Order: sequence, then structure tokens, then C-alpha cells
Amino acid sequence: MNCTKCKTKAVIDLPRHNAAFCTPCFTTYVHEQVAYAIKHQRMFGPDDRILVAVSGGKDSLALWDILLKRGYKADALYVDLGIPGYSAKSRAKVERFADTVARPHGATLQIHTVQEEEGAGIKELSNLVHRPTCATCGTIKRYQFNKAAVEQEYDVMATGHNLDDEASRLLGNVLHWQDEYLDKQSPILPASVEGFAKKVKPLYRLSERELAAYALLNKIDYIVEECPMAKGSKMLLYKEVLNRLETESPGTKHRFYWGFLEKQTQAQPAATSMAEKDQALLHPCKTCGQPTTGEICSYCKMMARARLSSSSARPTS
Ligand code: Q46
Ligand code: ZN
Repeated sequence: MNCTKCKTKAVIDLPRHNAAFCTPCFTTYVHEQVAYAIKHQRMFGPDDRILVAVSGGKDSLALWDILLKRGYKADALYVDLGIPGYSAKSRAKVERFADTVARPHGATLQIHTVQEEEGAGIKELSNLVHRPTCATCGTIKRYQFNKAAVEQEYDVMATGHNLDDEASRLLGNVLHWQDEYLDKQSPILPASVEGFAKKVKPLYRLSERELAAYALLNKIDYIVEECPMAKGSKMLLYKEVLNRLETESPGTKHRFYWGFLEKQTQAQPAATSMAEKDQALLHPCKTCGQPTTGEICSYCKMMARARLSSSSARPTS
């Protein structure tokens, strides 16, 4: 198998593009896909400050790597969830990448430790508020990433969601006809109201397999295990189903997701209609000031419930 571009020995084949690449041509392909996503979706410009949400996994570290190598000003934020046997390992991967790759580019890493800031690790917190761990985690991560981006005046926040993540999320939203989520499923969410950071997903054109190969070929040391809390999640099931379809019919995932994006653009020509909807619905949380649809945002409600539960659990003397 030879490289489609330069005809030397190929290291990876991409059936969905009917192509195969050697290491340098594959790296170029990955960078070109990201460059296309950034330009086509108007994600950010060369002078914008970007805050990358990193987890220690292949996607977010590959994203940080690509942005830095393409000359963007990209710092990162890692949220340490305090999951025994997992968080320490993923944090070490992020810190190592920051020291060896990011710092020479002048980029910085910030760490938010849930145990210190929210007063308990993610599992304990979810027990206190009687919510599933992943729902608690989602609320904290969304809140803290947005807060950091807004307070530190980053122009945009970038996450490592890839084609598999977006296609499986789309499948879930379609299976349950979640209209509201379908409206918002996009590689770019504008800063529709004050207090909301603009959010982008520059890897939406690249598959999980392609990103794993990019990380491997570019010697990015990432945590291979999934977060243990993801076990049994519906998203993993949807990914499995889509992988089956992809094997039988290469290109299924991108036709499904990119086709959806095309139809969405035709039906809703501008992000402005979404911004108008948000402006009508959102106002500042009475406790913290972040935009919310209710009086108090879900993060502040959750933290109030956690404080109440932990104080009522404390023995009285
Ligand atoms: S990190 Fe958090 Fe995921 Fe782990 S606890 Fe669940 S939501 S599975 S992206
Ligand atoms: Zn709040």
C-alpha cells in the first residue's frame, strides 16, 4: 500500500476517502482538515486567544498540538475530577504535554481541581446532589470552562470533539427527537449573550481512529483508557453501531454528520436566529452572574444542594 500523495510506503489507509498516507502526508491531511474547519465555520482568526479544554485523551491533546503548530495562541484548561485511579494519570499526561510541547510555544496550562474548588471529588459530589456522576461532571466542566474563558477574556473556547463524538450525539438526538439539542448541535456556538464564551470544535471532520493515529505518529503521550464513568453509556453504544456501519460502508459517519450540518445551514441560514433565541431566554444568575434560563444557574443550584447535604450529614455535637 503506497501513499496516495507521494507514492512512498503508506502507514495508514483511509477507506472513507479512498486514500492511504505516509506519516508526513497524513499529518498534512489532519492539519488541512482542521484548517478547513476553522476557516469554513469561521471559528477564529490568527490573532484570537484560544482556551483549549484538555482531558489528557488523544483528541484534546492532538487539538492543542495542532493549534500550537499552526501558530495559534492556544492555552489550555484541565479539570481534575478527582476520580481514583484515573484523574492522577490523565493529569500527569496533560502536565507532561504542557511542559514538553506547549511551554516552548509560550502556551500555559491552568488546572481546576474539583476537590479543592467544589469541596469534594466528582463521585462524592454526585452522591451529595443525588445526580449521576456524568451529569454532575458535565455541569461543572461547562461552568468552569465558560467561566475561565469569559473572565480571562479568551476570544474562544475549543474542545476536542471529533467526528465520532458528533455523529453519535446526532444519532442519539435523532433517535429521541431532541429538537432543542438538534438546533444547538453545531461545530460552533456563538457567544450569543454576554457571559457566554464562543465555543468551537475544530476536530469535527476527523474520526477517532484518525486522531489516535495522529497522536501516535506525532509521539503525543495520551491516556488510552476512557474515563471509568463512561462505562455502559449510550454514547459508547451509538459509537459501536456507527463503527459497524462505517466498516460496511466507509464514509457513513461523515455523510451522516456533514449532511446534517448542510441541511441545518439551509434551514437556519444564520447563527443570528440562535443568538436571538438565547437573548430572549437568558439572563444573569442571581448568585454568580453567568447566563441562565432560570433565576439561579444549574451550577449554583447544584453547589447549594451539595452544601446542604453535607451540612445535614455532619454530626451535631
Ligand atoms: S469525564 Fe465526566 Fe465524561 Fe468521565 S465523569 Fe462522565 S462526563 S465519562 S466526558
Ligand atoms: Zn450561578
